[in-house]
Amino acid sequence: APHLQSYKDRAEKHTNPAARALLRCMDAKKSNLAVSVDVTRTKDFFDIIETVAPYVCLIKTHVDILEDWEPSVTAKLQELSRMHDFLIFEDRKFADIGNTVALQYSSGIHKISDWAHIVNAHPVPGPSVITGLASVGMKSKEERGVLLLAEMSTKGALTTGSYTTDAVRMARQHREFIIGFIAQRRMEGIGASATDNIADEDFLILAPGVGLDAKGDAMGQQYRTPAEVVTECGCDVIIVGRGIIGTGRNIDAEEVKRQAQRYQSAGWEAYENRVTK
Ligand code: 5BU
Repeated sequence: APHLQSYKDRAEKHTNPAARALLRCMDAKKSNLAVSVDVTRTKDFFDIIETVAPYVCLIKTHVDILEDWEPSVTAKLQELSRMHDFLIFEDRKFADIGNTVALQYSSGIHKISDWAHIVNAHPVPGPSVITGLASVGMKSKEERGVLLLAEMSTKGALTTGSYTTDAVRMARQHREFIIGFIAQRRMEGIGASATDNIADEDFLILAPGVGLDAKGDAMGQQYRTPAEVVTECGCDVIIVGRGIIGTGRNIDAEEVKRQAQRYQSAGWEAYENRVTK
């Protein structure tokens, strides 16, 4: 089972270049931490990224919330990604017909496929959402991969039961491009039939809803600790926003750095406890 193997071994075996790059980076930096940089001003966005860069494998963005976004933002983001060795995940949650998501991924002002190594998609439209994204991402010369949203972290989410199982089945049909899931636990083998070759299935699980101090927020978010998420539930990457960046206003760089280090160690310790068991 992949979750008992090291990130390093999995990096060597994975067939998708973006997944390989992420696993390699996690091993090299000893970090399974993704920081979600949910701020509205470009200056704060880059201040946070430059502060947390040494401690993360991945920066997660919502570029559509930046009120002073301009094309140079993504150029600078890519430069920082190369300089500090982290990947970029635009949390765009595509959820439309294939033709539309292909346009949303490649075009508009953000041209996401030009700079985001990883994006995610809701499985709700069916396999066409994957076909649409693959028509752009699989043609790219760069490392590109997609995560399906198999589960959400919020209270009352509808992503349960057969919806989740069917999301895993959809991913299994597109393993060259679907590198894993946004989920709260491991998904390998779920919903597999006897004819599925699941022995070499390695889906990365990226888990949002991670916090060491709070249990949730006032709008339905639910937090679990890195130990619960990584050791007990077998997820690979912890996604942390406000636990590290605070409210996103009046950013205190020293505090952001301290929290990034704290979550990096907690996440890595949780991983070591899992693979050495
Ligand atoms: P937080 O500040 O750690 O609560 O931020 C979590 C981030 O992860 C935020 O950007 C959400 O959009 C994102 N997220 C989530 O919290 N839960 C989900 O199920 C998914 C994404 Br999908």
